[in-house]
Amino acid sequence: MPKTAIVSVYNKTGLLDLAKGLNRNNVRILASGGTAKMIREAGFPVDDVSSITKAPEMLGGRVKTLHPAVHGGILATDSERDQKDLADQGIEYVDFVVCNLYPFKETVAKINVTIPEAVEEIDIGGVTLLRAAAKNHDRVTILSEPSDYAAFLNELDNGDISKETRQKLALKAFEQTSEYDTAISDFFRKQYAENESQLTLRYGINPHQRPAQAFVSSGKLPFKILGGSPGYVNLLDALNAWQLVKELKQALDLPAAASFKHVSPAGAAVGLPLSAEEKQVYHVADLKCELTPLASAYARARGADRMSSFGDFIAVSDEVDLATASIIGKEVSDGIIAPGYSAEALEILGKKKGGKYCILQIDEDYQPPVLEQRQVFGVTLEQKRNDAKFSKASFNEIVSQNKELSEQAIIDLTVATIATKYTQSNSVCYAKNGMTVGLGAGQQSRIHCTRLAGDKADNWWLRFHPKVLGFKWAKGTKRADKSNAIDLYVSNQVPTSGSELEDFNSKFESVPELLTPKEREEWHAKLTDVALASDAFFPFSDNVYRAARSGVKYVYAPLGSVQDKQVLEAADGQGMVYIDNPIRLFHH
Ligand code: 93A
Repeated sequence: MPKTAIVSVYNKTGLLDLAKGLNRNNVRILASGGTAKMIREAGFPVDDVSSITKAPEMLGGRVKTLHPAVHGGILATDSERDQKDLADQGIEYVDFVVCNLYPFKETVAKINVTIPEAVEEIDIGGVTLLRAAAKNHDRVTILSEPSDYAAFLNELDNGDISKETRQKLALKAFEQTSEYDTAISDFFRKQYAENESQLTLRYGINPHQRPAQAFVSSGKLPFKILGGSPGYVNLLDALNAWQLVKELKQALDLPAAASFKHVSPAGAAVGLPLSAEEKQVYHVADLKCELTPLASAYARARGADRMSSFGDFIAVSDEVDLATASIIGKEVSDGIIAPGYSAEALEILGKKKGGKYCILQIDEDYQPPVLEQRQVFGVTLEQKRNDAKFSKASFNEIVSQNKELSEQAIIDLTVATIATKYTQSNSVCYAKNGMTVGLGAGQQSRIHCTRLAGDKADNWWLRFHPKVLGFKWAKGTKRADKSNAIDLYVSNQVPTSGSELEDFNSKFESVPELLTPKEREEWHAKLTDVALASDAFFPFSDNVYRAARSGVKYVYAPLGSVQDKQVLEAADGQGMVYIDNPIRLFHH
């Protein structure tokens, strides 16, 4: 029996060579209007699709190939049932389908395209041809790209189309219909669900990266915008920071806050009450209202590393109250994500940045899909989300001789662990008093993380030194300038001469004397009971020794290094409590 091909192509590249090849192989060609015309005019034999449908193309081309005579012929199998149906209806087998679609993507890429213009470019019959032929690839060959014609004809010239070719071509057709539908839903999401399931962003990570958008492919975005307009990096920060505070609250049943910069926390904390000294060090002593637990959590998160938190994106686990908003009101910050806002809080935040402060309200009940995807250089990477959960019960695999864990240590280990889960790897986090006090993020070497985080913890601790607490500031010195001056002072980088020194001195009413090495050492010795989490194992014992120098007593880190024995011996030598975290926590 001679074979039959249905040909219906928008892109007519290579069509005549194909028609010639099909003709050479005695294949009957049935084609839709424009396709048939071109083949006919070139002098090759061709029949109109309407010769089998007995129905003319109609609705200006909206219905061309949509007919049981076409799709029965494509979808029929060799089964008795199907053969009977075909015979009853006088339908013949279709063996090859050649189809490519209306250029929807190209049309909607045009500036000022209208919805009616876009609608006309939605191919229905072509998609149906592709899907039907791809579905029945056990018998039917689907050609969806002109670049495949030559190889197809070569196989046909040599006999028949192999199963493997039919499979590969079917996959290609499925990918094309999927991509086509993605383009259509992308277009209509922007038209009909802007700010609901789709958000147009000013730009991507950098201003030259345009266009940019955020969207969910089903349902609604899990947040509402109450102020400002979030940028791409804001959303990376917000959506990571929100997960961090949500998990921290779940684990410890305490309000939690995080202060993010560049997709890593600068600080994260739970709402333990603050001492008078802590209030001073975290710049909240001048607050007019009482600190609520949530405000305490943010005061700690922001106070952990004030230098890094400058211009932060904030997440808090609970409705933002007046006290929390009052702290934020005084700081330089880019935006916040929270499950809700009191009216007074919203009023304060709404005035920040000339009314452009980014305020997001997260849907607390939102559950993301289990699988997540991202693309790098055109390649899609897919994985199950990191849904590892931590709670007070997570710290039971104690592998050191010292096995004593205080209630406070458990809180601090939880804070450190959940913070590392949302910190760019490698990461090591030191925590104390329910807050991160040193975070080393994004270092390729683990000891560099441990050192960086340890140095930050040392600086944090030196900010409590009586000499620092006794600073006499010049009138009018701004909060950020105070933080910068304190950072220079505690990190022992006070300039020694010139305008830089003059600038430093100008911040003070009376310029403070520098800390002597002995004072530093003595103060340092008082930093104890620090908790540490590492997102992966310590490869060498140098990490343990460095951590110990910053008062680390509790370590939660995966085992698995060839040097585990030496690492644990070092930890035992320092009297540390070392707990195995069976879960690696890389984050990128
Ligand atoms: O408007 S349609 O969705 N209705 C149809 O029944 C139909 N069948 C094929 N468009 C349809 N096609 C498309 O027509 C094909 O996907 C192809 O892109 C185009 C070829 O039309 P012509 O042969 O008239 O140039």
